[in-house]
Amino acid sequence: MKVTVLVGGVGGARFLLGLRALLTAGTGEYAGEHEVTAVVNVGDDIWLHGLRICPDLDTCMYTLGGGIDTERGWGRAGETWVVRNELAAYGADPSWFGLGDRDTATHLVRTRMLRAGYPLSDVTAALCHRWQPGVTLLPATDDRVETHVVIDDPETGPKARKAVHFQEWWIRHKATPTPHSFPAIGAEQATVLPAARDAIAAADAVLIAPSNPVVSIGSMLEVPGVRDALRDTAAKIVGLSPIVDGRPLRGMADACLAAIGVQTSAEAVGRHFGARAVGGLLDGWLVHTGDAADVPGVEVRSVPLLMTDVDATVEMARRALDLAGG
Ligand code: FO1
Repeated sequence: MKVTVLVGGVGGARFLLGLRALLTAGTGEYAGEHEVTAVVNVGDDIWLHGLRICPDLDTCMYTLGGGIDTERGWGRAGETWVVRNELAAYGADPSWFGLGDRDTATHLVRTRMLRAGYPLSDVTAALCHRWQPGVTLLPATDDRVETHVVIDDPETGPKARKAVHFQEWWIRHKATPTPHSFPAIGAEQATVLPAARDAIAAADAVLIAPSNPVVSIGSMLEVPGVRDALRDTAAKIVGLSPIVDGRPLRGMADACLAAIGVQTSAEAVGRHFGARAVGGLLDGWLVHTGDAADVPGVEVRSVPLLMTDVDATVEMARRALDLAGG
């Protein structure tokens, strides 16, 4: 079976661990050969200190490759911060970004390959050769599409607004300045990665991972061609709510949802994504046990959605594929 998943960072990567475990167990109703392709958000990507950093691709690669710091959910296990501290000692801004020494090797290899003319998708394949994630990781696009955030200027307050890179809002400002919008910088000139488009078209099931619905899933939908691929695929599309009992499981999705006028609830996010029959994304929507959701035109099921360990995530993946008719 071919399964294609749209994922962002930490939550999406954890979900992929469960999906991979389910489809490589070789037992039960999913015995046999399967192919999992993750279409990964590139909106978090940023140029810093002359290096191209791809947080969601790296989070998926490290998580599936066994190199992730499980406490933080991002960056490398056993990380050290000498380069970061030396940069700060030079006053080399920005100092708010957690640039790890081991992580820096990834950015150096990626930047060198990009400078040599390789597209991001080739770079990602090369990096994954080391990590063997067991899932094909594809950037949603090879083009630069960055999520920026329009906020009230922290210096002047509501009188003036300015746009900052998502990472600055998320890390330096801890997502506290009220976001007004999340422009996808570069989207007009971008196009979906053909291999990602084809993976959506050829899938037997398409899953929307429990990632931030605005700055991970939403950012991918801004890439020309992604929505069309989802509209046209013969596969069922099933999403898993990243909101449980009215709260985001991790990160600050509530601040993002408020900015686009969507309530922080499983039902509201399901309705925001919408039913395919009326031009939306979903055929099915999984919400956490105890959360009710009425999403017109979408089959909703309540299942445990807490990724407390791989076994729990395997069950989530199983329920998602069941709903997708896997
Ligand atoms: N998140 C933070 O909250 N603080 C950091 O200093 C930080 C550094 C960082 C470095 C590499 C990387 O791949 C991810 C990093 N993240 C950090 C997470 C990053 O901001 C992600 O974009 C978010 O977690 C959303 O997925």
